[in-house]
Amino acid sequence: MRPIDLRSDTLTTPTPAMRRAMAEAEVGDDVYGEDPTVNRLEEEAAALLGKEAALFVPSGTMGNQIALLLHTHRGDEVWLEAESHIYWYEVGGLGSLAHVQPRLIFGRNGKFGPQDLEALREPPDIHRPRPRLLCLENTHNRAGGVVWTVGEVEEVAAAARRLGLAFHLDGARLFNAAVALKVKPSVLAAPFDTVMVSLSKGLAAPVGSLLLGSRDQIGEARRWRKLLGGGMRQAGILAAAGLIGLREMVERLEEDHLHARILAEEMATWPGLNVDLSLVQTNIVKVTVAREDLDGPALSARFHEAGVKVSALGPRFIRLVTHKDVSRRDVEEALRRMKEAYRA
Ligand code: TLP
Repeated sequence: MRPIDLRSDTLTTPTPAMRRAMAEAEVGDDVYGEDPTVNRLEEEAAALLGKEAALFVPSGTMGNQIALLLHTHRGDEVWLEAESHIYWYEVGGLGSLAHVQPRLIFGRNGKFGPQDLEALREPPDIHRPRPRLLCLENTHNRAGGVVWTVGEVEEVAAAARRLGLAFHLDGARLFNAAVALKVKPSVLAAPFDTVMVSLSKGLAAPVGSLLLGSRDQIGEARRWRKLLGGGMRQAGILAAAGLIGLREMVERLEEDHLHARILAEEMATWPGLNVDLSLVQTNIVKVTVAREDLDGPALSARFHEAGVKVSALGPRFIRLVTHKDVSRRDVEEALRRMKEAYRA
């Protein structure tokens, strides 16, 4: 039985067109700035997201970490939502790499408003770290793929400006947000100083993310990338797949969103599981296990045995992520297998 893998959209494999483009990619040494395919990817991404410049980085984690390094000095304060990826899943880089101190915003389903920022404002005081940077995540991963709308982002951006904070977007799944809202990604990216987007999730490239911002910031980011060991030489082989991701794989995300909806609507009817359907807005389904006799890891293990892989992201919560390697038929088969295992 072939397992159906719903753990993450990072599991997507490159398309045949990507593999062909990778084999044929024109390459050079990107540390010298001489890889034509990387340069093309960076130019196209900058145009698509409405920023002056872009930098191809090996991972979303590196893109976010470089943003922290760009905007802050050691000892500064970074404001970010309590469930955000930068806080939860970047191996403590806030402290160990950027030497900054997080100030957590306890959001509602990953989101917050200007009033939450105003509540954190303090008068200048020699005892306190300097607040420098605000980060926001769109879509929000741990909240279950929740989308920030353009208006919500703009309101928070205005508050950040009032507070003198730089503004960074963890847009690992920004294209999912854009497709769900039917807006251009550049509109969602506009209020931010820097933006990270991933090519290796729903867009199916094997490796890579982009950090975008002003020409000066990206010039500086290039130095940080080199320091972190992310200068990749003939990286055009990878960028070739990323270009196809940007050009051909964005619109189809709609299909993943539909599949998430199908999973969510069915699982919401299973007694003992809670799925807030209003939060199922993109390709992630967050399921809360509300049974005494079963927790998230145990349920995930049971599904796994039945041939469906999901992630347990906490004692009471599992996550299912749809992506291009999961077809409509796979979704139906996954539901069949999980239902049987759940009832047992
Ligand atoms: N998320 C991964 C894991 O790290 C949890 C996943 O499976 O969802 N920002 C956001 C919002 C992300 O979801 C991720 C990856 C990243 C940044 C980091 O990207 P990579 O994995 O390329 O370092």
